[in-house]
Amino acid sequence: YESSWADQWDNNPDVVYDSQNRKSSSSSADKYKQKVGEGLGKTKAVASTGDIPAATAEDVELAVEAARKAFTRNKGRDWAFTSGAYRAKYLRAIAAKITERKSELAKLEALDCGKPLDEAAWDMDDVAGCFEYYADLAEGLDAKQKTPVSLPMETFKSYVLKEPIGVVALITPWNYPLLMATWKVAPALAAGCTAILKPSELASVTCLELAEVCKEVGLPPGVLNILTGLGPEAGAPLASHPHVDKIAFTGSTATGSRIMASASQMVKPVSMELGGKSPIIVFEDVDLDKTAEWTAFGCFWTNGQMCSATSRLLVHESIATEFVDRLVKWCKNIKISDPLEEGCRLGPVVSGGQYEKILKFISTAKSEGATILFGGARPKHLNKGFFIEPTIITDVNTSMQIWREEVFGPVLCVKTFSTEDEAIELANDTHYGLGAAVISKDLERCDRVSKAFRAGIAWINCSQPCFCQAPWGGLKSSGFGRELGEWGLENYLSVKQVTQYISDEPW
Ligand code: TXE
Repeated sequence: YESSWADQWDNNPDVVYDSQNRKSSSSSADKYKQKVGEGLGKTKAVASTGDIPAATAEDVELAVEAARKAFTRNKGRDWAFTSGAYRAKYLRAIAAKITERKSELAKLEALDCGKPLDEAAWDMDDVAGCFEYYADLAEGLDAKQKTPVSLPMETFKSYVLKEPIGVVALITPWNYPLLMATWKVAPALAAGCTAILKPSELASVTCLELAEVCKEVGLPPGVLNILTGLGPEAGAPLASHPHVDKIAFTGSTATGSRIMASASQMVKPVSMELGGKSPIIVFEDVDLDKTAEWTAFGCFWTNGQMCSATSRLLVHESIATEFVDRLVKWCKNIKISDPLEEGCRLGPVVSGGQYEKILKFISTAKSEGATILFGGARPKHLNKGFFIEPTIITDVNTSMQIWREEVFGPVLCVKTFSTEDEAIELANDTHYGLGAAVISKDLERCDRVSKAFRAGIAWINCSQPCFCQAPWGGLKSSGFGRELGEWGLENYLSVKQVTQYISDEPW
């Protein structure tokens, strides 16, 4: 796999992490070198930052077998038949450990994927919060067992059981490595499923740490199995394994569609959280400074590598020039640096491949006639590394690649509109449908526009806030199924009807 961003960074510390000595080190993030797991796979290409195991189909077999055993063949200690309250204890213990190790994990996350340290620290809070939240929902499940169904015949009675769906494969990306894993692991375990997590090969380290945390809290063996490795070698055999009962995937639309094709052969349920090209509509009545901040945040947060990034700005023509000036001012002031440096707001993108891909998008936009109003390259004060300035592109038309395709980098493209109808039409003119934002002081208008958006998430007077209580997911090529909230738990539950004949009379 590609070497991490840190390889390219001048001040790259010789980070060495030794999982065996983790406890004796005050900050394991300073010493990054992951030991290859015993008996696990073969080690692939080595980045200067260390090695992680690259699992093969053989490892997938072992992991699925372990998960199956823990699910229902565990000599009466089957995870599937534990109470929600029992499972909640483990989820709360995991949350507590994550909180205890927050700064160390945040540092590892920043080193691994390049996101600013502050953002990584917020992610860790969200990770702990998500485990806590699903602990509550696991407890709530106990009261929901045997929900009666009213039938039109008195000779029968019927009730519904909510049961864990089985062994689940969780395949996750690199932009929020531990948080995206948590969005799947926490509800899956809360529901009583056992799981195999396959994090992205570009950022697996904090997920390996999650394995350590689970060991520390005594999670029964086989309940959560974490396999690092490449997509085709580890992800594909996992997704097509006949003993996996469900696949939950977050990543690119192309890989999602490949996984769906193999799942369809076995009629296996999948949930898909894929790419996006989300719009943000800015009307003429807004506070320009505050809106510039939301717009910048909505596109440049996590170095622009968010599936929900509002990367298409639709601004009312009467304020366009002034608003874009404010955005440029904002971009000039942003601190771009080593993500571990204090005050960093934009770090390097995750990998050389991603860096080249983003620059290619920018050069294609230029060749198609767009104007790079700001940014478009590595900032001048950094002569090395996968850093890209926040980039603002104008003179865009709707047939251009930069308007239609997901860049997954700090690149905002801008178009003007004159009427509300035109803004809605432009916003919905995409094959994606994950998020969409509207900013205006007229709340009735915001209400109308949010209803008109063809997207799974609509933001009013903000962009990107995410709460584990509220559903998350998209329409169209952005996928289907919802994560988070109660919807996230339902992903891992199946419904069984139990109907009993209660009359003494013969049928
Ligand atoms: O994604 P992949 P990549 C988008 C973004 C980015 C592009 C490519 O535009 O530039 O995708 O990123 C595993 N069977 N998003 O290549 O391939 C892989 O190992 C089973 C949007 O990293 O989708 C990783 O664990 N699994 C996205 C996961 O799939 C396979 C976040 C995601 O990798 C597999 C990330 C296979 N055949 C990228 N091939 C979002 N929606 O947030 C790969 N994988």
